[in-house]
Amino acid sequence: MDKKSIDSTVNQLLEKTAEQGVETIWDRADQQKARCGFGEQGLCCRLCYMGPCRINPKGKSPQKGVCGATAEVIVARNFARMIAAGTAAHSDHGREVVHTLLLAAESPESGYTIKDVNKLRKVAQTLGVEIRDRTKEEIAKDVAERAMSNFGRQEGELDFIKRAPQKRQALWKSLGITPRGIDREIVEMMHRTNMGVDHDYRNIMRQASRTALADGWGGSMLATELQDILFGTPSPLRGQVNLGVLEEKEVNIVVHGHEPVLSEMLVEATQDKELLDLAKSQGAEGINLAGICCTANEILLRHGLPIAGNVLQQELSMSTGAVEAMIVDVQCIMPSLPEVSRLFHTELYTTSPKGRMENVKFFPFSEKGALHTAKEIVKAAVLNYKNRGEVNIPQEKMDLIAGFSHEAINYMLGGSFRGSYTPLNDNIINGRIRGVAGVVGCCNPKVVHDQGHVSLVEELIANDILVVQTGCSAIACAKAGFMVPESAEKYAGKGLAEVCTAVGMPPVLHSGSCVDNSRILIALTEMVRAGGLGEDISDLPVAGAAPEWMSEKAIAIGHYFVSSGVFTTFGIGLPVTGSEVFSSHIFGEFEKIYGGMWAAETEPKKMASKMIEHINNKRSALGIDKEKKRVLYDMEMRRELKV
Ligand code: NFS
Ligand code: SF4
Repeated sequence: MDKKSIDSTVNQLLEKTAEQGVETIWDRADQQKARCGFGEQGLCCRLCYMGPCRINPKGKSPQKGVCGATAEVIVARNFARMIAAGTAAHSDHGREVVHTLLLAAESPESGYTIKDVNKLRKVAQTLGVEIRDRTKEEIAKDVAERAMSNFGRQEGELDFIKRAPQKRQALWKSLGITPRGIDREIVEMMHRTNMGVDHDYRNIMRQASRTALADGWGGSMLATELQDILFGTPSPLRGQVNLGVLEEKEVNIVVHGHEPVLSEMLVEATQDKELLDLAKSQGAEGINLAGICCTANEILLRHGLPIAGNVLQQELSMSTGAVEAMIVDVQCIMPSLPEVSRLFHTELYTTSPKGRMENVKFFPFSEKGALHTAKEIVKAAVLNYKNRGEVNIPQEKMDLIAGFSHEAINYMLGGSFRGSYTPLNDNIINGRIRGVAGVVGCCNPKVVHDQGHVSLVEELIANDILVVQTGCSAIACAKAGFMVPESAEKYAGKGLAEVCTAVGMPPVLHSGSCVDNSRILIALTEMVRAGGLGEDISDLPVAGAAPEWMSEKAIAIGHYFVSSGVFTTFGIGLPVTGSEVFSSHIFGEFEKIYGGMWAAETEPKKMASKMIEHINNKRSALGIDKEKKRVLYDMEMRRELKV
């Protein structure tokens, strides 16, 4: 069998699942080998039932859809709808968090409290909520209400837009794409891509930008900021990652999904004395809570709890035979899980009314009786321990440091008294750090698991580029050992290694889950503010990448980075190549409009080269490339040059 992953736990377990007759995502990916070329290039339209239309703009016919839609219109509408869907997912998560903050403010019996009062005050200021001598609950209530108004607002602009650099805000305004309300932009995007409405691909993409910005500077940012208020702003802490974190002699509970509103309560429940005693009475030495996907990132960042794996490892975690319960909420949860769980003793539980599965026990997890429900779930898991059969936990696990919120980066680099981004900028200006890259996103069985992330990041740090990560990409690189301070000496270029060693940080920073990409937007804005690197995000020597993307959410993220001025390159391919006109718009023309653009590159090394080239260009535009380029010729070299 070809290696499906560079992570040996995956290859080991896949050998087992083949013997056990367990079907995994890789088996099904193999069955789909011959994919539809129209769909892959974005040329399949299902927007009305005169279709579906599959067109071939380069062939004889059909070159247009039945309604007359051209390739660029079909591709643009499909792409824009992906952005709307991704924005909806992040933002609906944000909405749950806003609800929870309101609950924490109004009903102490909910079990939710306000952990970070400093952050509450900061956010209150941005939202125009009065602070003075009011209690944190009073402030939180107004913050939640104001935050909620961002979803349904019809006119004006989202509150967090004013955090962006002035020049960026002015650009958005001049293009008429400043987002008004989060829900409004998504609805308008859906309307405009309905059959027979917007037929100007540039105009469609303007609304797509507006929608994506409503995600990055709206729904996702609200999720991140309010989660920090509720559960604490992350700061660096140690953790462990990979399937080896599952414990042979403890009850293993795996939480998978996205909303920390659920996982935070599970953290509390697994520490409950009565439940721990119950576990002992069942012959287990303790209760081990581990995570998959973004929920894992959330509990790691705030509690140092272990990460079992990223999105492609969800089925495999169960196939270890060591997982008593897997608890899921929303997003990136494979519909195959019930089938896999039935082959082992694992109990699968859904908890969100938005994400249910047939014949799977549903624990209605209302934020109101949250702790009670969480305890019930943990109890069921503990009682399942005795049903374990053969256990097969891979040994591999890796240490990491996580928790680099933009506040933490501030303090890390600037010191706790003069926290600022100035030292980062100084190191970029003096050339020790060439630039900063955000490497984020999913994993995809179309390519060797984790390889895109790891090869790209390896290349970037070797070239003195500081890497900031989130999501499943962060998990991939943590497993590879990039997120311990020692990795600076081992993998980073000389300049970056020097900075990392001086500060004691790894060259690859884990900033959280996918909604936490909004932390990167703030970090970029802080870099602009600290001075010396231009006046807008598009002036900075930075780039973004999602080497193994698969989710619509990744497209929304990519597009808000592009629309915020960042050069962003995606691996695997993008479903836009069917239209040359559209491709040249987002891969070229965009840069003139937004200062940021899309790029697609399947080869991680080439992806790295493109990002480095872009960063070098930005450095020379800023006039800070001199130091690096200057070569002092000695006699020897002169002779070689034959002058
Ligand atoms: Ni992001 Fe997180 Fe992972 Fe991709 Fe899915 S878990 S929200 S979408 S697969 S990085
Ligand atoms: Fe075909 Fe046009 Fe209908 Fe799309 S909207 S399915 S291109 S007829």
